Amino acid sequence: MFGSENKHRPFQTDDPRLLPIADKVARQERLTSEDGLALYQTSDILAVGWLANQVRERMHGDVAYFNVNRHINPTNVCVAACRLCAFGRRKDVPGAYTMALEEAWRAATSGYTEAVTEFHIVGGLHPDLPLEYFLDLFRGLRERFPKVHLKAFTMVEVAFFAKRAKLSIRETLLKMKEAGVQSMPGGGAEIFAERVRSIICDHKIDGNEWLETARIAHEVGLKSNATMLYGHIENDEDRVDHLVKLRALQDETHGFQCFIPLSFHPANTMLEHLPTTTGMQDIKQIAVSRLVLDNFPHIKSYWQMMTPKVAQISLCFGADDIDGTVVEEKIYHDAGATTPQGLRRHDLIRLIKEAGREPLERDTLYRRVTRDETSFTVAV
Ligand code: V47
Repeated sequence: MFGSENKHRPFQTDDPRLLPIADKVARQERLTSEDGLALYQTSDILAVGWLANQVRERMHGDVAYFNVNRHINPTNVCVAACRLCAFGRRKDVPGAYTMALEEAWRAATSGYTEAVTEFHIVGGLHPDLPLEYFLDLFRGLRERFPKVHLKAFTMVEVAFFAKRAKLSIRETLLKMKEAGVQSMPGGGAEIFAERVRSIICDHKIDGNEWLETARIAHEVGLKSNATMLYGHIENDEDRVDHLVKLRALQDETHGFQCFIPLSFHPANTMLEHLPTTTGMQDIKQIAVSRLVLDNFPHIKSYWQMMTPKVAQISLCFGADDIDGTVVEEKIYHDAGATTPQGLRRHDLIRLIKEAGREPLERDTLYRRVTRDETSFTVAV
């Protein structure tokens, strides 16, 4: 056993490659790509988790964030036909749907009665829906729910609908902002490495275009999240490359709020033959993300993907956020997820408290929310 002292408990590992990394973490020094690889390659999950927890507690103490949100997926019609996806459909096949605007606005009110603070709006790349449909959708939501934050459109949707509307990325983002969009989710990043991307999502924008769109979003004042889809055909190098590229952009823009590793769900996709991720992979992914992404304020362990049990444990392995009530999740449930489609606020609080953490309800911009039965207030 090798060890070094710390004020809580000693750091211990039986993998000598982790010792220089532990020293860097103690000195708050940036980790290199080689360090990232060593973290992925070690089987000493407790040591990696211990290090990630140091960083997590340094940044957030015992606080663990959650929110009360609702997902709205206006359409599942998509021209991309990504091998990774079980949600998208061609427009005239059974199961394809596109909500009329009234229907989407109605969906926003259905489900739990707890006042939601965020609508998370993403969907397919519909070949016929114009950008104006989505702008009307956002305007209508803004008008009907002026207090609810609109987090909408992945970088992939922005690029697709911009091209269709013959607008630049910047013009499109500005139009979205004018229509009421306040921030953007992190989807569509998948894995930036072209070798992998060309297999799992060959019709999507490439990794550089995703990063460039995020850069412009941050420049026009929209905060965003970032994701990484792991557990399919990528390797350790691809994952490190993805994290390091995100970290470099964050150094420039400071526009990312949180990073969300998404575990691949193979059921009903063209990659159905692949196994699902294991608990070790999921927990390690959270921990490595916390350690490499030193300039990301938050690491989210999205309970829908991780399962509530793994999300809860990951609060001690680097994560400080478990996402929200969600209410009606479609993307992973089409891909075989067996988690509930939504959780209640009190369920999230229980998960966090039983992990020994302090629940803090946040809005999308990580401001504290206080509420009574039917309404909420955001601390600004
Ligand atoms: O981009 C699609 C992933 C993402 C599958 O920003 C799949 O707060 C696993 O980005 N198995 C969309 N994953 C979801 C997303 C997200 C979710 C929660 C919170 C936030 C946020 C963002 O879902 C897609 C893709 O990477 N995905 N199909 C699948 N079969």
